[in-house]
Amino acid sequence: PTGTILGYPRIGRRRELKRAVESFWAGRIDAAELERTSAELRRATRGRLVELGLGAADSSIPESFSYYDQVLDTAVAVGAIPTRFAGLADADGAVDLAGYFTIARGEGDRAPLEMTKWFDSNYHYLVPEIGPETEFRLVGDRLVREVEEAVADGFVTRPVVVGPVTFLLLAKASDEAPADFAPLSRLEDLLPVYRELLARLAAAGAQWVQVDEPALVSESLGVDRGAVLAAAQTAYEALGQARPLGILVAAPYGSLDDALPVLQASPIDAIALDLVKGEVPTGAGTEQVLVGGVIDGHNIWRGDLASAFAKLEALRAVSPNVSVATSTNLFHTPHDVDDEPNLDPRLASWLAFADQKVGQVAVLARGLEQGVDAIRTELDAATAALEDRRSAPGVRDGAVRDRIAALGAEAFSRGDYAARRAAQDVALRLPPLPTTTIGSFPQTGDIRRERARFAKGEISREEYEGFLEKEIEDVVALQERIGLDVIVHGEPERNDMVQYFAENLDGFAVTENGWVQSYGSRATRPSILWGDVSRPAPITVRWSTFTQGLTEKPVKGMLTGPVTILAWSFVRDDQPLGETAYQVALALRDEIADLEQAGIGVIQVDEPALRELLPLKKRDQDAYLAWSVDSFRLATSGVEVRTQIHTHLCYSEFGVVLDAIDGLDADVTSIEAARSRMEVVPELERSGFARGIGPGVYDIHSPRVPSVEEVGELIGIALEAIPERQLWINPDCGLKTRGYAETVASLENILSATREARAELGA
Ligand code: THG
Ligand code: ZN
Repeated sequence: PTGTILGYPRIGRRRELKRAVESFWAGRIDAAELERTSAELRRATRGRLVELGLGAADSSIPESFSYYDQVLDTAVAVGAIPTRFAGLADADGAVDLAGYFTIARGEGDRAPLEMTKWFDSNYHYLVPEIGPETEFRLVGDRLVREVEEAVADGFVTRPVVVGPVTFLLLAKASDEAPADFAPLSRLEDLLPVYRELLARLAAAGAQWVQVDEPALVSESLGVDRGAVLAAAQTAYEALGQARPLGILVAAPYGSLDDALPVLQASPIDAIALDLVKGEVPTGAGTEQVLVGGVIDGHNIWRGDLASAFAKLEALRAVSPNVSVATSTNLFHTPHDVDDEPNLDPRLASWLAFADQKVGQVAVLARGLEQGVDAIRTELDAATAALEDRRSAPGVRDGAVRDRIAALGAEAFSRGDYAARRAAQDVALRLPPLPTTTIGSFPQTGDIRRERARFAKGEISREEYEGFLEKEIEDVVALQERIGLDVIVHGEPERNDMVQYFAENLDGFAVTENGWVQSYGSRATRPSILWGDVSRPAPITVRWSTFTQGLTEKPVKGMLTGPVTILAWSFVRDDQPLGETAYQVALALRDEIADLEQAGIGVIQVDEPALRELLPLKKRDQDAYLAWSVDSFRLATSGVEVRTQIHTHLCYSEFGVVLDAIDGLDADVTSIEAARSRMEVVPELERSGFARGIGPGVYDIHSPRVPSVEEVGELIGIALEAIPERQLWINPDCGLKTRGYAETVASLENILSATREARAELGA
């Protein structure tokens, strides 16, 4: 085909898949009904894609459905089921739908597969566990059945699988594996299974398969590049020999660099290049089809269609066979701009969600076939929209820009830590091993209900705010009873820690149906950061001062940091991210100044996404770390020495960003550590981290209540490496997704363990 997409959102325009899957989990529908719902969704997708201009029978429609996660799909297809779940498989090694979800979600004391971020996106995949004991064999035929399902409806679609190299590079060693085991060492054993899968797909009627190999663009997987290139060569020599159907290897999220010649020398038919993140390759010509990923699959801007087409023309210098695609799977984008009746029409005209991007691909495909004149109208319309965007009110705000231009070095620095520490000791009078929580308390059904009623206009603002105040009173009383030292208000007023700020800052828009899968059945609605950012009025001050009025103890103000606000939004693409981050930072700086003015002595600025935005290419990482750290410092450096700045980071793998964490220069940093039993603590010690640090002692991702002894042990491990005067005691992360029963029991145990530790230290 001349035009294609690398994948399409699979949750459904109204999150139909979420509803069906969660109903199945709750026992309200059976597997057959879930299968029917998912088949309807796939059917609707194929039909929609044809409507939008893809060919029904030319392999341009991807079969990219998943019930939960595409990496888990691959694991269960090739029989890579961890030993603890072996009982779920039938005699052939296959698992049914219920078993598939059990591997994803765990059951009793069988922990689920670990979840982690998919490249530089906000999507989380499940980490396969591979060891010498893993018996690879083709046991799952879901993809084959989906191809047959399409054929029965008169379609010839293109099945999509995670490639063998990426699958193994994203895997971790199983519990049974020896210490030095590398999953990639099993490549030769895995390839015959892929060969068999390709044969089955071809027999089912597929003419092409898309093999996703994003791992080939990443330099952040902790594996020697030579080994990655050798694996790619081995894999595609093997899969390409006597292949039963066309093989398209897709490399989204960056440029292939030295992996491109490896793929070009392999017996595969097509390579999909990310030409949004990467450049048009120069180098040797090829007969292989080059699929130019010129439509950004990872953002929601309509973009510059003329320059996208120019890239395709440049690509024609490298291969006579060029087609057009999105740069990535479109599951990073919401379904349809036309599904946003409340979006400002002018803003909407600058946007392209998944459906609009499919339309753009179809336009460029027509341009490739018929010449540029055939699509001049569409190119001009996109250019006009870009020009309109450039000059629209709010996109550039002189006052914001003047402020940024006037910043001097002092705006990024708080000065000597020792002086800050001394002033804070006097101001806050905290006990040794101070205790706090990360900020949110359980979001109960009541809270969600009241927010929904307020949004629908069923209750007045007064009633809603009265309800929130009552919630806060309860949460403060609870913390005082348990004995926590630094009090939070629990964030009942926030739906989402990013969307809440987006709703209260200029330069952002929020959507109604713009859901994007985050993991499994969960989704978020990323906000759209379209213009210069500023703060029209204080945001959190009202809630923090109300809370401080309820207690003698210090109350911690709670903000989301600039990097995380960017990472979890769709961000304007017309200026460097760093510039946008500075604007967000200045808005937060104003909020922090107002909090301080109102008597709030402790302020936390969360940056859980600091690691997530780290570029995949080493050459880009230093620049990123510089602006991300500086934007945090710009937000937080306006305060007096006596004001204590906290930050919180999660999603582990701190090693890579440890220097950056130090660079944030927060007075206190809380991090996720309980699940890994304080694994990061020795790293912190080695790095010489000298300020307050709270490695989490309670894994909030599980409903389990840790015992006093367990928490005591974790505190003991921490105290071996971290000086007493630096150590804080806190959970791993916010308590938003937990229930009250386990939250209260866990916090009580944390306080008991802390009191015991304090007594021992005092003795
Ligand atoms: N906010 C945003 N992005 C995030 C997180 C967040 N990305 C990373 C991480 N946290 C993802 N974790 C979750 C956890 C829960 C949910 C989504 C992402 C979730 N969503 C509800 C659902 O799908 O039913 C919908 C929430 C809503 O109604 O707004 O439960 O915290 N921006
Ligand atoms: Zn966290």
